[in-house]
Amino acid sequence: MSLPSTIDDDGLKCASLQENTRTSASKAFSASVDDCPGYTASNVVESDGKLTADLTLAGTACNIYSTDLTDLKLLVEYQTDSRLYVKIYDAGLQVYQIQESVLPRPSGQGVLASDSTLQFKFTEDPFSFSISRTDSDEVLFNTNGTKLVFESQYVYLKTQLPKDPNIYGLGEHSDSFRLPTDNYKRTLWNAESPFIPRNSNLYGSHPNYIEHRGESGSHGVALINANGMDININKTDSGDQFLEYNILGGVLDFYFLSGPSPTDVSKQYADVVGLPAMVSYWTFGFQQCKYGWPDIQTEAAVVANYSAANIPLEVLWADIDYMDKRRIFTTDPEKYPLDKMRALVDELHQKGQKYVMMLDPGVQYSDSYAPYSRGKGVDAFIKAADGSLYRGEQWAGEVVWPDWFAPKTQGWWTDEIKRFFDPETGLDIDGAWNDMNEVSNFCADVNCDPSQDAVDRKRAPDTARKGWYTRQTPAGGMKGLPDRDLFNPKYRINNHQGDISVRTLYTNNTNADGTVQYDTHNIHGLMMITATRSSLITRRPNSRPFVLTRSTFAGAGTKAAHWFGDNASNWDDYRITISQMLSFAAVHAMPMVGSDVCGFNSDAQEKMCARWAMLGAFQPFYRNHADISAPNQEFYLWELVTQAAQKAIDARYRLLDYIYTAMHRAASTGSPIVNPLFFIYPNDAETFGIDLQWFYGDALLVSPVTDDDATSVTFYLPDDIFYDFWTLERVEGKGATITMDNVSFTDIPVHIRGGTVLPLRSASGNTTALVRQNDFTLVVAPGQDGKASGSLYLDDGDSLDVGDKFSDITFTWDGTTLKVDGTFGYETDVVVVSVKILGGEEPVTKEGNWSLNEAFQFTVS
Ligand code: MIG
Repeated sequence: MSLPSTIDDDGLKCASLQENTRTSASKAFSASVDDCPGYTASNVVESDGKLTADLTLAGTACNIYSTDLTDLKLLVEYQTDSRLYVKIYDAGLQVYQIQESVLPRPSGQGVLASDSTLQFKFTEDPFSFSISRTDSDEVLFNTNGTKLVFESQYVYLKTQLPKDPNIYGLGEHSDSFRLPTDNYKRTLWNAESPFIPRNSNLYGSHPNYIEHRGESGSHGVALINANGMDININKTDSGDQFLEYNILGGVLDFYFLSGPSPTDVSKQYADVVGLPAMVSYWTFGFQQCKYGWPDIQTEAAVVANYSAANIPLEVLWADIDYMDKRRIFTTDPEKYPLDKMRALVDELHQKGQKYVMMLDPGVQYSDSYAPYSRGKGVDAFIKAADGSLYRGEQWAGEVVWPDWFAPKTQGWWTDEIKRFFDPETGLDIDGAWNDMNEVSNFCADVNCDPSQDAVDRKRAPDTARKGWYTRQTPAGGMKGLPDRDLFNPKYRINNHQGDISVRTLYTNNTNADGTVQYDTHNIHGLMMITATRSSLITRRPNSRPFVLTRSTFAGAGTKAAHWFGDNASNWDDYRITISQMLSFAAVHAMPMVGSDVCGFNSDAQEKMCARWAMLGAFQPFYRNHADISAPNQEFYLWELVTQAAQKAIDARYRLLDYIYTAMHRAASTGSPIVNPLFFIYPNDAETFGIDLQWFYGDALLVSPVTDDDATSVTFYLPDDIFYDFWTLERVEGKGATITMDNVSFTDIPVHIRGGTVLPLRSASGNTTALVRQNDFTLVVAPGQDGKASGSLYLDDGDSLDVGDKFSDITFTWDGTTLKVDGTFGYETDVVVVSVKILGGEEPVTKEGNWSLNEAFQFTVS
């Protein structure tokens, strides 16, 4: 056994940290894991659709970063014809496994191996396995040649990959959509991440990826593991490509998804982690927020200014400014008095507008603060290892945090939400915003004294870590192995904050069910939004709840929308919104996403903000937001931005039902609300690396100007027919780039893909409620074969359960006849007033008065 000499010695932590930095990459680890013995498979039992085996440590433990486990189990299930499940876990069932209550996973339908599109093959000694396609034998994942390492605080698995693979996902990150494959490290550890640093762990963790291999298809690999990890994508010295997992614990829970189309993989992944939650129609409206609006009068003025500027404002947001001493469930009596806030919310509602308020997880530690005493009374807060309340520092000073595992926390949280957001006596919000839920703790490290720190906002003097290592863990129950170093595991993930307990909950904190934050850190945000969503449903049982979250984990799309956190007002962060949006929407089953439009930190410039106003209008979640230290950046503050926003919002609102239909598809099938180009053109290798263009829905190609301050853009047009969205002019794509010059700051290139039918409202409106009253125009955009199709989903826009009161309408154009068919359960007075058929010299427009309550068709001669 050879231990790196530095890691036993506290004084040499920095040396071992450096060893793990990106530049020296994985060479240091590979050398060491090579000394490990691996496992031997025995007792292999194969039955229909299932395989189990025992895995036994094959030699002397290497104990490279902790203690090798001697007895493991292997479980393989052919769950569906396109999903193969492989699980490697400890025979003693002590190692932490993500609670089913947090992330329910699908059970298999038990298909026969012979009916599966994927095959599991393995070698007994040393144990390794591969996943291949049944029809072609193509190998998709292969651990052959390396040995599995399964220790108490380190799990290692490595797969071979084809050279320069097209890999997407492994979020949350701010890197290119197609991930680098050379010396690239993805660290997953949810963290406060101001300025969304590149090549770093950010607010959320999604250890799944899609690999696309052009004509031989796409497949997915979803690891469901919440522990901190580094995933390295790299090449060996001899040029062999690989991907390796270096994980701080937990079990290996792998879902292999066979595609074969990229969209199939998205759908199969949504089947694993859950379909995204359907959102209300209004959530697609334009939203304005700002950290640092000084008082409620300012908020009211913002609403009035939008109205005066003729820019539709759908949702006004309230950041922590409204709180009394930054405490949740309170209002500032001077600056945001309750009666004035109530009056504003009423006024907004009367005008069909909405109000969303911040709800942070930190609860002020003070007996005179009622939400705290009530929570303490029901034991709702996280405990330190010694059983006392765990305290840290947040906006409200010294705080405690909800223990979402404690049996009474949900009840307490719902009760506080119902009390404070009571429509009769409190604030009748339309949605809640969960921030800081990674969790973010202002305490710098494990030596923090939160009460002192909160007073002087300085680092407290060093104190002993009394009793923090003595937690008792019951045997079995998958709650985590005992006797681990919960603060300083010897394998150091590349957390940009430093040690794993820095600026977050200490990783030795206990949860009510006996698990520890070391294992559950990455799911805290998911649990908070699960609780908040449930509380909002109790409050308004018939409406779809709207929760916006900063922190996410696999499955978070089932609960909430997500914004990309504290970006900056610069062109780089404008561009990276596209990659971030595509990763979340197409790979991580989170459709309702967007950035802080015009950027959060620093000073937004007029031209950039004009471009961003248009960019954001073609992304799902559309909210302008800025930091307290940044100047105001509401759209109406500049002439150019006003015009850009008016134009973009007008188009967005006419397209609202089109994107709402795409959202409904996402929520009912898992197909992405926005599409990377290769999802639509999977055989066109030119599209695989594109992340400055995207399809809004699956019919509209958006190709914004992306260079700093530029007025021209060079973008890719696949070999297909397109129509300029603004002029309806036909453009033939040649599978090549084209350059558009003189793209003004109030323009954004958008093309309709030939072969589609777009349902558009014939006019926009000041609110989405007004948009919904307008009639439809259909735009028929024939493809190369002269045909086109599309669809329109309609419901009341807000009910949690619409029952059979929905319409799912299909449009098919065969070159001469338009057929409108489907189900018609949503009764509406809104009609189709015109149909525009593109493709000829001039568009042919047919006017009419076609009801959307029944099928119809007509022929154009
Ligand atoms: O430490 O609530 O990302 O959107 O405006 C900053 C204040 C805390 C971080 C969020 C940002 C929000 C801000 N919050």
